[in-house]
Amino acid sequence: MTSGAGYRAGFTVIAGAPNAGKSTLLNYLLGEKVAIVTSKPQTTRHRILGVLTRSDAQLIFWDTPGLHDPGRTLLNREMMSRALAALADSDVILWVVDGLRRGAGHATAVNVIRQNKNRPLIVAINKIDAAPNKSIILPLIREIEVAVSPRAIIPISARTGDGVNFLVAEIKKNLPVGLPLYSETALTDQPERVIAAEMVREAVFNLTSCEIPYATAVTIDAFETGIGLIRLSVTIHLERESQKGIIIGQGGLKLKQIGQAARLNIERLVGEKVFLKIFVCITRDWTQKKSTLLDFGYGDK
Ligand SMILES: Nc1nc2c(ncn2[C@@H]2O[C@H](COP(=O)(O)OP(=O)(O)OP(=O)(O)O)[C@@H](O)[C@H]2O)c(=O)[nH]1
Ligand SMILES: [Mg+2]
Repeated sequence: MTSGAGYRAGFTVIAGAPNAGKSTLLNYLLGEKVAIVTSKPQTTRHRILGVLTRSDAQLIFWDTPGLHDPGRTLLNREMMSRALAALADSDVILWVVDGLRRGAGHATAVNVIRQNKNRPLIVAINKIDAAPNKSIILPLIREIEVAVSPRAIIPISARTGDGVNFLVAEIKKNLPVGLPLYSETALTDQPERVIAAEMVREAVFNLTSCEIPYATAVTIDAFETGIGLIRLSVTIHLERESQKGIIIGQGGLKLKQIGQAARLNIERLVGEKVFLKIFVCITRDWTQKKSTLLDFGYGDK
């Protein structure tokens, strides 16, 4: 049953500095990989919806791009505006903080959270599985209490799930009373083919370094379902000719590794064999152009 007196339903934005573990948390909450995760900051570029339906509440999450100083890149400014818009649209703000280090973006995150004081705020101190001892997060907890006075601060591990039940219970308490907003079976707004293309981007993030991940976009050319086989064709867009050789690698080795890593993850996602074809093309300075950002799904019309 998903309704009745006292049923709660509403939107929670998962916000925080890049690399804090927001997408890892969304995936853990849903029990499915709907958002890609890498060890590099600024992995998430969209806002991604995830729905968790329980017998007494429906928790609707927005995973968002990491809060950071966007500088001059149009793509980064677009990413920040996605995150800020999701904050403004939510009933509850869940601020995910890396419990191990205050990396780039922490100060921006504090400022943004302070500017959104009109909504219930819950803080998750993440990555406690990797903390040498639990007391190292105490100064951070004190600092956050003083800076933003949240309703609750909960240490968690998005990787192992430690503390996540407490977090869900705390979010639920702060959601408005109301009927479910999505069907009981809804999981995400991301179509399978989009998650598949994101998995190619994830492989690029994991297997390349320096500016390459940030110069990469992946678009879908074809996603065809056959009998026991999905044919997926994508294009990797890069900004400059010099980046093409790095992605392809000697004798095509790097591209082959990217394809293999992505294909395995996509097969896990779709539960079928996948035939993956990757093209590489130069779309000059795409991170700086409104028109290409729109074409690649990173801008608002
Ligand atoms: N040890 C540990 N690592 C974690 C945990 N949660 C996330 N990570 C790692 O932290 C890195 C960043 O995780 P993401 O989920 O991509 O972080 P994010 O906040 O979504 O990052 P952006 O999309 O770049 O803003 C990855 O290497 C994760 O595996 C955790 O609970 N424990
Ligand atoms: Mg992310």
